Amino acid sequence: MAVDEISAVQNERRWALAMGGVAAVMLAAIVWAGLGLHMNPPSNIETVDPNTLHVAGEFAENNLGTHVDSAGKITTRIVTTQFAFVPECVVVPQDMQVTFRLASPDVIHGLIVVGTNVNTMVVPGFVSQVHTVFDKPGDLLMPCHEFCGLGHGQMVAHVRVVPIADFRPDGDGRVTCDN
Ligand SMILES: [Cu+2]
Repeated sequence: MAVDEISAVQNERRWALAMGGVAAVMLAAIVWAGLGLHMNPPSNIETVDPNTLHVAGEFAENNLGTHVDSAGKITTRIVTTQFAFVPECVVVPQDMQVTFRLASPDVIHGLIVVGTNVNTMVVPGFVSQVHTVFDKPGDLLMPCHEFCGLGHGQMVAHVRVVPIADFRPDGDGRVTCDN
């Protein structure tokens, strides 16, 4: 091989190594975010009819918000719609597993609970589900992060994280921002 060819091969090898290193760092970052930080793409596939979800069933208005079932499982149900979250404020207890279940009757919305790992899109026709534990009390902002129309900028809700002692379900197991 001519000298030029040899240095070209060495160059190729060096770049291949560098690119392999970049790919390894990206893979390590994904594994670390998934296993260490619990940041995973939502994998729950469950369908719901966007035309009727508000009429009856799980996402009817009187079933929204936070509910504790007889087994103690805490579920917060929210409908994301142009241009509001229903309800606009939900209460959750600190240091306990909470399951968010969300559905949209109109267009794609998304939400993030600021400072937590709660971050999902809400696609009409599907139920979005997120499990999380809030580790400190406070009033957290939950804006829509998927441009959904002209009112998108006003679409924001609050997640009120309260110490367990202040988390008092009523007789039906419901907890709202009003009580
Ligand atoms: Cu929106």
